[in-house]
Amino acid sequence: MNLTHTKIQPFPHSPPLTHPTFLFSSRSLLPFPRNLKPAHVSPSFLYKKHTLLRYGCFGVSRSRTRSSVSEVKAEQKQKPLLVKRAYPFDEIEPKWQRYWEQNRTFRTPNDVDTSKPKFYVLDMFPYPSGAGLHVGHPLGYTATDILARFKRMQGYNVLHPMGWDAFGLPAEQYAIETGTHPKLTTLRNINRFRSQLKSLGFSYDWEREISTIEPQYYKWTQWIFLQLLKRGLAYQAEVPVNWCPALGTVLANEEVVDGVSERGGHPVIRKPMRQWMLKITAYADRLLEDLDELDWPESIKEMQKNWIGRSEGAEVEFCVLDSDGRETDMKITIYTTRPDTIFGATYLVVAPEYTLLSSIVSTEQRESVEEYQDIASRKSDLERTELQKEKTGVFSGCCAKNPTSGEPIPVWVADYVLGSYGTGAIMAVPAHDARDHQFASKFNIPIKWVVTPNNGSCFESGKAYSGEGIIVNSSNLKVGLDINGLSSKEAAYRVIEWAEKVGKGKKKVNYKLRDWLFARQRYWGEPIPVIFLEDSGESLPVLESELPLTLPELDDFTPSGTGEPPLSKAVSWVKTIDPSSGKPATRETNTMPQWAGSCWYYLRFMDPKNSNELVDKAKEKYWSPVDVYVGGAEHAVLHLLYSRFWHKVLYDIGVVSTKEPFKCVINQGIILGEVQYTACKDTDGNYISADSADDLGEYLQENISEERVVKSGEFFVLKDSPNIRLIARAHKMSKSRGNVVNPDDVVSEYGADSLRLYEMFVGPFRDSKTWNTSGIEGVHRFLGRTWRLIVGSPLHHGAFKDGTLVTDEEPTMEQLRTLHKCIAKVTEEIEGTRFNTGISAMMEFINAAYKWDKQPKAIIEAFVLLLSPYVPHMAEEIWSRLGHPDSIAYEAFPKADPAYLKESTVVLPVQINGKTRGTIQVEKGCSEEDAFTLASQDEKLSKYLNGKPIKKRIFVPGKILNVILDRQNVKAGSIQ
Ligand code: ANZ
Repeated sequence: MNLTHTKIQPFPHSPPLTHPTFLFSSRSLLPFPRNLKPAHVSPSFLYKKHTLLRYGCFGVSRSRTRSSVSEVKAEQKQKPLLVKRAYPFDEIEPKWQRYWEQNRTFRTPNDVDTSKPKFYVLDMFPYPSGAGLHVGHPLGYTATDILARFKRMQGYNVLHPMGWDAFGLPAEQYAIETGTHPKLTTLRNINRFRSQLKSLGFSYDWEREISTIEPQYYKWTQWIFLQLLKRGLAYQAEVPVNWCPALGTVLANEEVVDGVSERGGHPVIRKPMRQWMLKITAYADRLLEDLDELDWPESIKEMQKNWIGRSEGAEVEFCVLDSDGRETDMKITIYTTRPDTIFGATYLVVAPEYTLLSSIVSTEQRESVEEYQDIASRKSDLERTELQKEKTGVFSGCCAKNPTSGEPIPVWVADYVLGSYGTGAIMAVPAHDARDHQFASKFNIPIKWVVTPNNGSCFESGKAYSGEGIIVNSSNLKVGLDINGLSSKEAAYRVIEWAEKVGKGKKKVNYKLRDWLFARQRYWGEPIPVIFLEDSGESLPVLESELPLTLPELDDFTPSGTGEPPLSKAVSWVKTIDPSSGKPATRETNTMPQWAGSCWYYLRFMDPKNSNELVDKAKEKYWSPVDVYVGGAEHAVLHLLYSRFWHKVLYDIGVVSTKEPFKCVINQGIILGEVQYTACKDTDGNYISADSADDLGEYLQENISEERVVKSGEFFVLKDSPNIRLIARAHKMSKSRGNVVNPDDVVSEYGADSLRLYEMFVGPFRDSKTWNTSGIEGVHRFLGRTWRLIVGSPLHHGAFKDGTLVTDEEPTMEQLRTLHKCIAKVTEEIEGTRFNTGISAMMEFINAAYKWDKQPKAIIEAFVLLLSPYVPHMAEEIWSRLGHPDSIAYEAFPKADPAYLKESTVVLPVQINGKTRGTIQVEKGCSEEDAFTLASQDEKLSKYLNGKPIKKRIFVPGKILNVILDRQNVKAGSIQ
């Protein structure tokens, strides 16, 4: 999936914050800090830092600044790499990666034993960009890998595949700039991604790898298109599209930001063009209803609901009047969700692109209307409908009759009404709709109140009241409608009933969801399998037997600029013959959008080599649905909605057996760059506390290294001047900011296991978190401790002895309790995808184990099994050193024995003569005698008890021990 599509808007402003501020910027790279002057970093400081870095002095933080990256590189060339290893990860990791490959350890056989339960865990497959892997990728991939490994060990058949979403604009743009064929670039990038992923030890079944650019894959993407065409779900239409002249292509709405292309920032205009559309709207209700049964984040479900945007309302006809105020044959049908407010409609608005507009506009107003239409065509829908934007519009020169009040009302043209929604025309009710209110106030149109708030409060002047309430001013007996005194709900119902009776309207459900624009004027995409007869222009599907329709080789990928796609340059490919009539024909030269290949890839993984069917029925039935699907929240709507739509079509035609493709979706949080600290300075060079002024833009800024920073309460301050508060921010990683952490560097310095563990430990899986170098050093040290505990310290020349330090002794009760507590916690936390707290439990175990004299094999073996999903290389190595010839991957995951989980001791309060004097720790089943003996030996209690005659003991097992002293004898005794 193209993560470069990520669209997270920067925060509108960046005030100094107490906690690190998370600043995101997807494309527009923000100067850092945005409102501040250039930072100062001392070169000598940098030199010192990187010297430390190269010599592996862990514990020193390395926040890289823009200038530091180049310095590091220069230094790398001069100095030998001397990283101190906490354990020999650099030998272990390649060794076990080779082992897994040679032994096909993670291969999921084609014919699995289907009597066993299955677990299909999937990552949103990546778009193999030229930049290679980013530390954000392994976050999700490590989580799915832990789940895959955990479930394998629990006896499930696991499907854990990986592939490439490989068509897309960046490779094509690169081809245009450099003349390198997109296929070459893409394959090179895929090879890099694959080797990076392999270096992280993910347990993918690489024999199932698929790529959307392979003809054997896109054959089935094309086949699905033909099924959609057969069912009338793919059609052609002239639609206004986002046309980017500079890129020479049509862009999807999400690729246009503030009127310019997301990629390159080129101007975008609206232009009507022939396009292929997919009728996703036919599935709107099902896409909405079936959301309920999904175990998805509520936020995604909500976003899908809003995107589908189902609303219930009515269509009502308003009759157009001629210049003398007489009714004509022309009608303007409006869509409203508030029929109860119809008496308050004091004007109508039609969209600038409203089809009937040219026939209603008056001669005097024609020129200004056309001018207005032209300006509106250059605005995006978002710009037009923003509530805050000042409303614009022109009078059409004609009036229409409000069918309920009978009054003539003006018809305006305004771009806050969209041609693509409802009927493209609205009845404007300025008293009860905010936008209409702004518009009417600006153009002096009457405002008529027809709904009073239920609580009897008055209207706020200068503002619309958009809530429901009791209807007023809404009666016209001439037309037989009186809704005064009714609630909004009842009134809406009555208006619809009335409109249906008099033939002026009907109930109507509308969706925000639009049909899916399914064509791009690009080369690097799946060819659309359609031909056009040259004589009639009729479009015909390519025969299924002719699939795949392969993409022809081209040397020139530049867009024609006219909208003719680059494929039109492949003349001999374009010219063809219709096999059934023998007539000359031309091929469709538009290609499919990038979303196409990612819509169904999860099905192909179940049966990747099948040349007869998209997926074998039995295999699909066994593996469907995907049990856990992990990816970025940026795919909440488009990808997840498009694939649900295709899945439902495939369900309807019997290709798949489930209504939904993904049972559980999880979004991993974003990893931001390391926190950067900035101090403000006045012109004399004195530090100024960040809370001392509202506008810090006045001051000079200096980057402060982490070593000079300390946390004070909720704030970060200078270590040597704690009264100077600093600005702390974390930014999205970006090349230009120089805060990108490359996983390859981390792997070579600390090993893949440390990277995996850190990615899981850095914070809750679903939350945004900041990268922190000392954090990775911390987990690396933990792995070093674990290694030394089990294998031992290195010999003087850095090598390690064979075998381990474990003993064959029987574990003690305490050791068993510690282990089973850890098993229970790790299991529970993996199941709940709370990987970070699972790691904490393992750290606690290691701390406890360091206190033991001996490490019994039974205990250590179980612990290594627990560790293995997280750090598989180290676990495999120890497992083999423990004498096991086979991989740890299919060993049973330990089960917590409840017998060891019960707390064995209780704290017993001890009272002397009814007064609590202390507590003792006793075994749960402890007898009265034993409790009393313990109390007498207790330092504090003994002075009350020793040598004192006792009258009575009251003992409630596990609850209390009360000792009543014999006061008389105490006194007598003391006299004696
Ligand atoms: C009169 C009215 C009175 C409205 C009132 C609202 C409040 P949803 O819920 O999003 O479907 N509308 C209809 N078509 C439109 C278009 N093409 N472009 C912009 N706005 C359009 O919203 C439906 C409401 O949005 C409709 O109900 C209409 O304004 C407006 F007190 O009609 B209403």
